[in-house]
Amino acid sequence: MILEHFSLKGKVAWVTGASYGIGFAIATAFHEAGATIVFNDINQELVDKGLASYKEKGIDAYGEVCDVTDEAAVSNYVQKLEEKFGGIDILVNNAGIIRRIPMCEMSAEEFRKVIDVDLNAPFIVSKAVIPGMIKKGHGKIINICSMMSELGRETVSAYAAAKGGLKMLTRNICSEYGEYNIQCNGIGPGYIATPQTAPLRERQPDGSRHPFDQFIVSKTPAARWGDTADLMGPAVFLASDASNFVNGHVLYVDGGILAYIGKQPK
Ligand code: NAP
Ligand code: GCO
Repeated sequence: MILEHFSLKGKVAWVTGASYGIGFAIATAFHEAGATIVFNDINQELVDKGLASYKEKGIDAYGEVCDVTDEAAVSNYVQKLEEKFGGIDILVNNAGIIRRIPMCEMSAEEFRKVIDVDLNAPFIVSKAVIPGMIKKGHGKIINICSMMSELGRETVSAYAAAKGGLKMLTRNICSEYGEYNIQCNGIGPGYIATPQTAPLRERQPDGSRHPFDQFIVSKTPAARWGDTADLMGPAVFLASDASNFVNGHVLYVDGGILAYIGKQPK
């Protein structure tokens, strides 16, 4: 039965930075598909918030504080997960930050911080998890890319550089480890309603919609912001046996933004 190919029964999935938002939705989808859920976040408050949220949904998730930019902390966490769960079958590099600053006003330190979390960390975490996947004879790595893996815009130079690099890291992991039955793909969400994009959707003092909100809705053929639920099916597909011959691909879940030149002004 074809639907069995989408099952994650018996699989252990680690979604980084998954206390809320896109990571939380993806982890929830993986649970519903049968996986055991592991996550981490940057501080105990967020981990506790995540544990409570998963529990509310009846998900017995395992979570700890782990800064994904800290190679020693990641290595220790992976060792603990291997001892506790027998290793990781599915990794989602979801943890991320954004700093919206005009490039010429951005310090090198601020630029480096975004690159560290959004690009160096997926390298660090993938490097830590791949040896175990090779031993298992299979593995799925999903990197959460972005519209900014393909497009630029004002004030997001570091984020775009990181997410563009993450697209190529995805292709390189595919190239280097595909022979070990490891598939590494990306998901490129469009503009999704989460805390990270809340500043772009804030109501104006006069009660009108944020100009960026109006702009993005006009640039999206679906004429709406994405919801984290829109990412759940694509993530299960890329985490499951249904995508065993899909490798090095970035699946854009953007309501059509990348396909659309934009509405002709009236
Ligand atoms: P988010 O705020 O980016 O969530 C990311 C999570 O990762 C937060 O819990 C964050 O903690 C955590 N984190 C940050 N640095 C970390 C570190 N060093 N170690 C461990 N955890 C860390 O919210 P999101 O919108 O759900 O985004 C999730 C992913 O999707 C990100 O990679 C983002 O770039 C990407 N994305 C988002 C959109 C969108 O429209 N929302 C679209 C495309 C791609 P803090 O809360 O302390 O920051
Ligand atoms: C921004 C937004 C975007 C989204 C997402 C789009 O400031 O342009 O934060 O970067 O987060 O990455 O795919």
